[in-house]
Amino acid sequence: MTKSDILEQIASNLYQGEDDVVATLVEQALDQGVTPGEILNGGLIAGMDEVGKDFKAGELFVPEVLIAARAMHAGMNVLRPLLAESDVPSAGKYVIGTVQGDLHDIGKNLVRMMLEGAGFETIDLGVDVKPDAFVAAVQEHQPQLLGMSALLTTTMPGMKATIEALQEAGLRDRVKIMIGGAPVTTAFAEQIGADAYAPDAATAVDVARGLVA
Ligand code: B1M
Repeated sequence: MTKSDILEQIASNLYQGEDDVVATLVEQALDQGVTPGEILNGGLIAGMDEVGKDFKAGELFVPEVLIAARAMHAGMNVLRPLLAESDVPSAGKYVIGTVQGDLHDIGKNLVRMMLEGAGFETIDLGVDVKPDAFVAAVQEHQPQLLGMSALLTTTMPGMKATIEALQEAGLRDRVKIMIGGAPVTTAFAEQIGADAYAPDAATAVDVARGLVA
């Protein structure tokens, strides 16, 4: 197979959620001398971009995206140690979590997986994340981006509290803040001083790319 054939195969098998095939193809590509960066960008990220586009267009649904994300992880498991050794730049560091009092994480995980698929290095703080824990993570990891998810109207104020805690810690200007979740809106993002709102996981990737550009 030529280099472009094998990259295309990786992207289309990722789209189909064929995790074992993706892992095997990534190994095969490496054996053929395709670089980890080429496999990441031309195979895995290219496939995940298609998934994102079709998800946004309503042609794919949450289960299909999760299955594609699993295939992306299978490919990343092969590539990760090699990428760490090579000079492939990360798209950016992204700390993400669901805010205090909120246990919903399906959407947040989808956003994280899509960001990983787009080449971001993600640090997932999980659910029920207190403002102080977001602040500590920004201090520790120095990300370019911080993402907060909320699914309950009662936990949305946790986003504002986190932004205020970052301000108090003198860290607000060091990080771009993106928020999302079913009850969240652009107006709410503006009201609490977040930098951006994303309505879905595919848009979150576009927004994240825009914020670090
Ligand atoms: Co809960 N729940 N739930 N729940 N739950 C909702 C959210 C609710 C709308 C159901 C309803 O009443 N119709 C309602 C909220 C009402 C409100 O506040 N307006 C509700 C409630 C009330 C509750 C409890 C209080 C119920 C109770 O105990 N009485 C309780 C609260 C627990 C807590 O958090 N403290 C509760 C519990 C649960 C379960 C544990 C059973 C379970 C969560 C399991 C889990 O996440 N691991 C659950 C579920 C599954 C839901 C529904 C059914 C589905 C949520 C979901 O996963 N959607 C939900 C009803 C519904 O939405 N139809 C509901 C799929 C997911 C892919 O979408 O999360 O919106 P979503 O994410 C999208 C976008 O929003 C966006 O991208 C994602 C992908 O496109 N997005 C971001 C999300 N985060 C983002 C971050 C970004 C950018 C985009 O940047 C950082």
